[in-house]
Amino acid sequence: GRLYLNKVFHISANKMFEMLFTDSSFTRRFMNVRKITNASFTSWQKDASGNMKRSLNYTITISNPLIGKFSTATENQTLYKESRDGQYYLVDSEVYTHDVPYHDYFYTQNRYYIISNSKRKCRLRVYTDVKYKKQPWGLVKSFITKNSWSGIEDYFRELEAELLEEEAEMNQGGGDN
Ligand code: YK8
Repeated sequence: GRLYLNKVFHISANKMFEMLFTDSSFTRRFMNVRKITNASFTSWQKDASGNMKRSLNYTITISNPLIGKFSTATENQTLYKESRDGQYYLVDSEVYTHDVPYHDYFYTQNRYYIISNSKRKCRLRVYTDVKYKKQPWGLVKSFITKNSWSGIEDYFRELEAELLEEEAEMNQGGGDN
């Protein structure tokens, strides 16, 4: 996998979890910025193994003229039972883009770690992998990989920027942060 984000924020771990992994105003605003529309979320539910699961459906806007303008996507998230509320959260997220070329060959796996640093700080780490469901022809594979990395890099760069903005807003004028 590749490490796309590794940064300490002046935001508590549980606040970060709430911002990224619930139907929060941060998520809604970020989706607006990324032109992600028609979003629907299920709530977190415990599965047979004790992990929590939820899924998201939405439509993404793609800027690449080779690919088309929009694609529906499904994101299946797992919050592992090893997570400790307020201390440490591990979330895996599998993203399936249904309407892009070769969509039946690949999906993206994002792994989010939120680790509490102190009462008001946490580290956010995101690792990403492009996974293949079936082996494409070599040229196709490099095409998929190249287009995926650039889109993902862009997305997490913007996520970092939006988190920094939120952090600044949250911490300004409080004096006791
Ligand atoms: C999630 C990875 C690949 C995909 C896209 C596919 C190109 C197809 C290549 C053909 C459009 C929000 C991406 C970037 C769409 C957006 C996905 C997002 C950013 C021509 C061979 C959606 C995180 C995420 C993960 C994977 C991203 C897709 O929260 O290039």
